[in-house]
Amino acid sequence: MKKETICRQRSCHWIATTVLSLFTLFPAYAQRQSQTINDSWKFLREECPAAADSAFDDHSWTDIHLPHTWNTDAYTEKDYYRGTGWYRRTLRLPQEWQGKQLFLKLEAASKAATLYVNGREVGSHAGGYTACTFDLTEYLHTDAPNTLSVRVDNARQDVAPISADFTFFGGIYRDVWLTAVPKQHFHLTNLGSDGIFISTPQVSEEQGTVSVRGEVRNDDRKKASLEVMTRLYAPDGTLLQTRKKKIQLKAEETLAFEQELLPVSHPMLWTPETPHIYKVETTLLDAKSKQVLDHTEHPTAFRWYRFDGAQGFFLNGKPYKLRGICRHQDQKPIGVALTDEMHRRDMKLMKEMGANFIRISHYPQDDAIIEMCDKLGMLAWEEIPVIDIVPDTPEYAENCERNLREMIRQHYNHPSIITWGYMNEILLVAQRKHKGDALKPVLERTLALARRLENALKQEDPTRISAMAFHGSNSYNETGLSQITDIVGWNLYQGWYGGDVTGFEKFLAEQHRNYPAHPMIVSEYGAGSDRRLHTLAPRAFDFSIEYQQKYLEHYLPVLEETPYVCGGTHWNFIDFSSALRDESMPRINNKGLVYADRTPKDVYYYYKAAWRSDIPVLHIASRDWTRRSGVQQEGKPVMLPVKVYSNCPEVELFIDGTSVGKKKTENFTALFEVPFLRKEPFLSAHATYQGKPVTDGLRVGFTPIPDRLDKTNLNGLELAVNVGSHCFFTSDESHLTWVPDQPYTPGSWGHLGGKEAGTQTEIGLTTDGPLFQTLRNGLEGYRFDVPQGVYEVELLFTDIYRRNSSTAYLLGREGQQENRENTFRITINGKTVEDALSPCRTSGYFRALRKKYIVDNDTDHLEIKFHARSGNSFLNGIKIRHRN
Ligand code: GCB
Ligand code: CA
Repeated sequence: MKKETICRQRSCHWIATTVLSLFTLFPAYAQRQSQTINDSWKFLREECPAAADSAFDDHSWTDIHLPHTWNTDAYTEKDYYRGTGWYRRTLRLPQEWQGKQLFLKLEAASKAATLYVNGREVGSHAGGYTACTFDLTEYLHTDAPNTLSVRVDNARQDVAPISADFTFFGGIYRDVWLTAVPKQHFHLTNLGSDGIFISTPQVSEEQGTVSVRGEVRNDDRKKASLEVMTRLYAPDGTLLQTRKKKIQLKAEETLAFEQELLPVSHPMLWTPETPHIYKVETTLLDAKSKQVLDHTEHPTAFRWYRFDGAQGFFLNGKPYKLRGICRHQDQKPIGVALTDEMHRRDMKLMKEMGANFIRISHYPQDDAIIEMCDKLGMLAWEEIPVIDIVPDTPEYAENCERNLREMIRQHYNHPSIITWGYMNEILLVAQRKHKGDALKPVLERTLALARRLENALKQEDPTRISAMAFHGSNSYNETGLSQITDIVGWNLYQGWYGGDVTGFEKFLAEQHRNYPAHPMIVSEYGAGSDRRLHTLAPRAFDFSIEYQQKYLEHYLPVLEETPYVCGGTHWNFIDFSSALRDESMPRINNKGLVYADRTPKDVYYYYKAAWRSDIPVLHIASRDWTRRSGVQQEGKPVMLPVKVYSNCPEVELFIDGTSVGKKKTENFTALFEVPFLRKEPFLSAHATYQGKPVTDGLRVGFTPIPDRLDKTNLNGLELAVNVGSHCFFTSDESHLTWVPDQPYTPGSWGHLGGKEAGTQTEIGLTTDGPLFQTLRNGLEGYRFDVPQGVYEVELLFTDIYRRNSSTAYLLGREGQQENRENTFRITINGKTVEDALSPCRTSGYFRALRKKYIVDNDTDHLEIKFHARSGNSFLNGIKIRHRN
């Protein structure tokens, strides 16, 4: 009993201090009070209906703060948790809030949330990327603690997205706000928006007009005489004009208002280079006492634009290329629970790179992102996540339409936004899953939904244009989908998922020929890259850093130089979470220009060199390749390419102070063949930008691998070969580089026979996946010409030849499929070391297996031979080490 009293007293004290600090935060005139309630939540990752009850005991739950996601498992598990999670919190309100209207805003809870206050259900929201606001006035009390319970569900099949190449992180992963306002206030439960909508009906260089519309709500039981006052401020803060309007509200009435401001002459136009933001202040006053009741501030700006099928995009009447990127919102290892400053950091990085356009893909993102678009000058396309296929699920279309309206209302006031989008590659999975007649109903409902969303979009916002993104298939034209929106976006991957990079410009040319009036954007293009993989001969899908560069160096000039293409948005700004993906970095789509931790990849500087002309860019593109290696012939230097990205006309490169030569930059690159000999050479680049010298420099590591092995070079050497691959692979864990494979030549080392093969499937039981994903199939052997001595020979295997998926894991299934699996005898210098090795039986399909053998060699070579007993022999990697 006594203990309880003490606690109560403490909490009284706590309330007193919070109330105090809360009030000092707000200037006297601002009657609207908002604060986050992100702290001190309890969380449980399972279904628990009893948790809605205010008396429920949650002391055993996990303590968390928001933003929060329960899906950090998506970085390790394909089958990440999709289900229900519960959040609970106690909420104490200051006495002074008695009599106010109280609102709770969830900026995002994925995919759907139901809110309970003090045991009563308040309402629900379906949609994981838009905000919703609940009026809690009826539910909360100021004289005792309140309980909030939120049930969140990321398994819902009626809420978009239901299929896509990214993780559907669950949780309350953006801010939660509590707002108190007087009984008369701007309407706060307008689809998560704050109920004020600003537009610029007319803009030219000579003058611009601003129009404000909104709704005022009277929650009082008596009528109210009010005044709406709108003020417009110039970018430098000067008050330009004040407009007032009297309104009368009945008891419990919501009333719309509209105010046209006087034209602003010669407005400062908003462009990415000069993002001039005007401010609109809307204040609600008591008509008599002039007491301020509510107050909001919004950005606005003067700009106009159009898309043209023949000539591309125009901003403020001038041709303007959209230089863009697409952006996902997660960050390994924290998922989507990013703080605002993390979002802002991304925007700064994109701006720094020279981008002027962002496709906010594939869903509405944090307000911090949109705010930065306005401030930094980034034109924006924002969209809802209707992706891959339209399901035949009741409520799905309904939810999509509401999410679209929410997005538009919530971000309507941001001048950076020029395009609303609502479908991405909507026929991709539809066409894979359904063929012939079975496809017809799917197409019908897709078209019906597209028309419905297009109508809703134009109803909500006739001032902006609509867009969809398609994959590279003509079916979007044939079905009529491409005729529904104002512009079309093409997601093109020629030279990645198939074909050759030149297929890119061919596709664009063909589309333009057939639909010359239709404005288009390349809404995606990209190639994967893995910092551990490097090559002198890049190929599609090898995930080397070099292929991504090569691919983008082809695409970007096409985008820049094709006048009818409005612009492009590179896929993707970041290496993002896609739990279902395998490839070189399972769970990650690695097409980013920056790594998950936002360290720029070298190719980021290619864009920067191409897009920034206002500052010098000189970047030795070897930050991604700092542990270099190469096969060395008799002490001669190893020639390796070093690329420099620059916007300077000419670059000179040095290694350890010796010039390698001067090169004119072409397509913002200068490529040098550089002699590597010393262990840690220093590379430096010199150029001139507008008459002033510019330099860049870095030290890289270099480990030569001898072509001929003898007593002088064997000591301490680990000769590791990435068998079956043209790529260097450097392990993140050991830092050892496995060099590309080569055929055996007398006096040297290499494979005997066989053919290159590989897989994109994830490899289990290793973190060095790519090393095991490539192999030589049907090889006879591997040979190293080496002096006598004791050696360690290590063989790496992974059987990728699974016949059917039911044999995913063969351990414990001995004797069932003898004739169908790959079993081989292995000899080293004629001695059998494995009589019948079956990698799949030993380790399982798609799982790594490593075997070491000690060989006392009294000949002039090590020869490892493979004799297939059933199926084929193969080898994924090999390493030899001289023991003494
Ligand atoms: C696409 C999709 C995007 C994927 C991307 C890829 O076309 O629109 O969601 O992540 O391709 O990397 O495959
Ligand atoms: Ca390999």
